[in-house]
Amino acid sequence: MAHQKLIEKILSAHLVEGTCKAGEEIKIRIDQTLCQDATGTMAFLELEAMGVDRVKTELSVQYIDHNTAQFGPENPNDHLYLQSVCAAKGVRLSRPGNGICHQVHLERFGIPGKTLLGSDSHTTTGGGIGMIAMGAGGLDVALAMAGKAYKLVYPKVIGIRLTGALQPWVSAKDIILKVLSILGSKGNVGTAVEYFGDGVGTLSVPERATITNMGTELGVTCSIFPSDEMTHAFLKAEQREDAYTPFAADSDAAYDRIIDIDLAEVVPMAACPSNPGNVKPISEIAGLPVSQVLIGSCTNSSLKDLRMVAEVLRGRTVSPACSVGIAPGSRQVLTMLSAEGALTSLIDAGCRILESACGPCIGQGFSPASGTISVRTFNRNFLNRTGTKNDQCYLVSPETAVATALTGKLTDPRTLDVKYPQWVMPKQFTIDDRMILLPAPEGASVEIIRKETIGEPPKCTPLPDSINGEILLKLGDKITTDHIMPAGANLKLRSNIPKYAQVVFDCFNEPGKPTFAQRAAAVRDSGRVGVVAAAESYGQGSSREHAAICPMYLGVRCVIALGIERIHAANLINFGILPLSFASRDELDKVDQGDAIAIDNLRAQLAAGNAINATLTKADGSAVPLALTHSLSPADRELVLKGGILA
Ligand code: MIC
Ligand code: SF4
Repeated sequence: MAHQKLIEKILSAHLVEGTCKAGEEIKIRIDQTLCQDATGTMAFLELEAMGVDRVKTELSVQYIDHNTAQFGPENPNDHLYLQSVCAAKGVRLSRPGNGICHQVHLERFGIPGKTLLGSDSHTTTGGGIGMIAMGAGGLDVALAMAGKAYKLVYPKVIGIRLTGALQPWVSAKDIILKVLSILGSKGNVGTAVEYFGDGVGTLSVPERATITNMGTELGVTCSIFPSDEMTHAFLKAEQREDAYTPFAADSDAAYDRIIDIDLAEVVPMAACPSNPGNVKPISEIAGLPVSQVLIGSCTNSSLKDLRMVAEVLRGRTVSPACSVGIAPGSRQVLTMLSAEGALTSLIDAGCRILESACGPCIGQGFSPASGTISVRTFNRNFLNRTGTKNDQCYLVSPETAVATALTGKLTDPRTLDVKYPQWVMPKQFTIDDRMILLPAPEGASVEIIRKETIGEPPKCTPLPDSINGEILLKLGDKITTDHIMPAGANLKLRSNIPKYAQVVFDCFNEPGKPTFAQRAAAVRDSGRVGVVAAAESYGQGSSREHAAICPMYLGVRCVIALGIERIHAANLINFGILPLSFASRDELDKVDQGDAIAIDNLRAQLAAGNAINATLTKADGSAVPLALTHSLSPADRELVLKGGILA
């Protein structure tokens, strides 16, 4: 069939149910899954709860990369559990220190044309090697491992035509920041992005992966690059040439929208505090004093990125104004930097070398000093994510980061008096998979190690037919999963729901007043339902299903917003929380924290159409009608009413 987009080709080849038409619900076969430890522990507890003996995918990999700080036994207890459960269930395990899941998966396992589902929102990175790669909650990934088809809304596709080539000191990060400046970080639910045009051929696979990685910050379902000679060269250098198949859209593919980007015109950019969509050219903000520069994360820690940084720093010293940290994306990258002497340049220049892991990106150390600016090559700068309250975090390319590290001020790298290092991808990467453990053979007996810090996934009860609830919190636009369920110092509580639930919406708690968790539990214990109200783009950011599980544990059973992001909406349904919308902003304006809310005959209203009538009772006792809507499919309706999948 001609006129086909690349996404269409791969999705239709994996179609299990439905029609490939934008807006329609479809189910697809998942070839590969990945999990990381902060979401994987719950995903495997769920897989065990489903009674699955052995995973049914072509390949499933568990990575240990998020929770590696190991303050106390919680993290290593999770690691032991994961290592044993993966051995038993047929899943490979990438050991701590082997690298960040997305970087390692790209290097060692990504295959063009395949589907990948991961319990981490940046699983979209795999689009750089021509996969349909998507993030999902742990439960959805557990279902995929159990061999179940994955449900999604067939997306509208935006085509981004890249022409020309980047100028020196401008790199892939600037391209995706440019795209973010056009499409923004909200309002892109139900959309996917496909890159095409002659500029694509100038970008190597890791550069493409930087771009698809931050497709997540756009809020799109996935982003994809074609599989071409660059893909071939990358796979060959990874000694995986067999995995190569060329894939591209038909030249006459019809996109829902086309955006043209001339790479030669892209300039160094930054996402300013505190949202990845708040993008400005560096030239407009250059000169700001910076106290910290961090280079790494699944966005920008490939060999190309770090070798460039090492070249620029060779024989130089980082500014006394800045502390500079480097976290290599994988053991492969670190080994090669070390063998080439680039690591020595970094150490000589005064960089602080971190483990190959997520580290500071998820608030595991390296918080900046209060009131100072941190410049990072990461993908998220949500408020307080660095671990410092009211932080000011700028997201930039490695080029801008290294220039800033030298001057101590936010610096446009084009103004450095240094020659831009040339990059030629090595013909051969260093291959060493000894830190990827293979599972035990089928039928072998493996003891699953479950220490005391590992709890059970909580079950949920059916929703009552008449909701008698209270608005526990009224929020604005772009509430992220970091607002709902903070990570950082709390990340080690991921396997202990009752404890982790105590910090739900912690950033909105005020000293001396009852916390959200205390208020929610009081409403729950009085037999009523907790309700959260918000504006647009609720639940952006992480795939962490804890942002549904922990509120559910506290009795929150309904979220009403002007818009809910894709992965979070699925997590809410999976854990029995009803996602509803306000019919308009005027309806949202009627709501105040503390209002009582009643929704009668829920089942009949959901079945009758999209409109839902509710009534608010204000503090003065007056009753106000509230117009709500829903967009739940019949299957989702049933699921959420019965209390989610585990019920
Ligand atoms: C993140 O970048 O926020 C994380 C930590 O990788 C999350 C997953 C998690 O919360 O465990 C993500 O992006 O999904
Ligand atoms: Fe890890 Fe940060 Fe990437 Fe999330 S965004 S996977 S925390 S490096």
